[in-house]
Amino acid sequence: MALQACYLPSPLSARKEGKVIHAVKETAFLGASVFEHHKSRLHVPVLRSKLGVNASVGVVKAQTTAVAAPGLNQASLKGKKVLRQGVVVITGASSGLGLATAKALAETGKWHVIMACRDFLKAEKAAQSAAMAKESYTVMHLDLASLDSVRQFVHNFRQSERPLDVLVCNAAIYRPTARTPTYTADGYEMSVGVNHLGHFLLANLLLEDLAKSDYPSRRLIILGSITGNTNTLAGNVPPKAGLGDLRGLAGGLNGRNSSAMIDGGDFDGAKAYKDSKICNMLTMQEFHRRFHEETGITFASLYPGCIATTGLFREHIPLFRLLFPPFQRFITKGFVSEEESGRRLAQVVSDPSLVKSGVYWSWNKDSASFENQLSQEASDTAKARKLWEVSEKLVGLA
Ligand code: NDP
Ligand code: PMR
Repeated sequence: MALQACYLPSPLSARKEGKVIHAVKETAFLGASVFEHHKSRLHVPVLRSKLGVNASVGVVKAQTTAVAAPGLNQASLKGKKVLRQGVVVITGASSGLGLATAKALAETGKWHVIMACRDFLKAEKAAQSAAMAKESYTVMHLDLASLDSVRQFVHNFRQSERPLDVLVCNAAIYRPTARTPTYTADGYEMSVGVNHLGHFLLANLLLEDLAKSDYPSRRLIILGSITGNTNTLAGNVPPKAGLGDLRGLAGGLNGRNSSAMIDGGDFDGAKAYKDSKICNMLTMQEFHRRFHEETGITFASLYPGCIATTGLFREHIPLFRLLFPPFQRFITKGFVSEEESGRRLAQVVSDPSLVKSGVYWSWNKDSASFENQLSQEASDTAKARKLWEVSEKLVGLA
């Protein structure tokens, strides 16, 4: 069984003795070869406060104010240039796209995957049935429906003393048949609470860990979707996504003294999911505007294709689950297998050619990636800023 979270000694503890244990041969990355060297620290100090990251992660003690600057960490091993294994955290890696991506990355031998999942046993079984080598992954508990759990995850991750090179905010829930809202531990409508607010806190807290990494390309990836973009046919299938003036979110999204919907309207489970995807895409762009230049981190979002077979549709009616895959495969031709979608997301994690920041990636029929156009609302900078400020308050960062 893979290492259980946090409190067990990390396989990387060997680095304390200065040993390189995860080095893999690599010819070139971003045009330059690099070498595993965890101990090295680059020397441009970036103030945590400047990063906008509130140091408090609950139980986590404050760390040094200096974090590493982006750059290459080069050395050679008997004349050969090698790149250390990258460490990628993938939320919701226990099924669907997250699992397929974890598998695709693990199989390269170049990545260690932290599967950040709410159901430890399910994730462990999923990794085993996907035939992932046990040393290629670590399951760590993360329930995005609880901000305490997010903070605890960050604490546990830091305890493991692994570097963080890429964070993938992938987990999501979709509640199309729900007639009434359900709420996170902190009292926020569940779809937006998990898909957006939980990830918003996680990404903000882990930003400094990404900034510290000496890996040649550090990335923060947040899943978007076509159905959150009203400049597409799929995005015009009712109920359409729309955040309005964010009055419901600003009011606390709690269904008591405010609406459970971001725009302040009546609850609609399908719309809540689509709204959360607009939030994901706006958040990626706001991260890019605030932090790309300063940290060199690549911020990206994507539409991986319609993966009609995943657990995302588990709450839909049985007829939908029966007809949706053939509808997408034969009518819209937007269908993509879990395996193919995993390869796509793995590309966004690791492909040196997808290093551009602030991009929403999509793929054409031949599975070639391209920079896609977001809808007007999903690229509205004023709305992104407002969403950021309201979200900061709701997750306790401001
Ligand atoms: P799945 O339902 O297969 O995977 C979602 C994952 O999120 C599961 O691992 C699930 O855990 C996890 N999850 C749900 N709630 C929480 C929580 N509270 N805390 C932690 N993890 C949680 O769906 P997909 O693979 O299809 O979706 C993955 C991403 O892809 C989502 O962001 C989705 O919006 C996006 N996407 C999907 C498309 C599709 O066609 N399927 C299209 C476009 C985008 P558990 O296994 O325990 O339930
Ligand atoms: Mg959609 C034209 C192409 C297309 C594509 C690529 C999707 C993707 N869908 C398309 C068209 C249509 N859908 C059309 C014409 C209809 C009306 C019949 C339609 C219906 C539909 C439903 C009821 N589609 C859906 C649903 C859902 O419940 C799914 C959803 O909205 O989940 C939020 C969905 C989806 N269609 C997609 C994709 C990718 C989804 C789901 C996943 C997501 O956005 O994350």
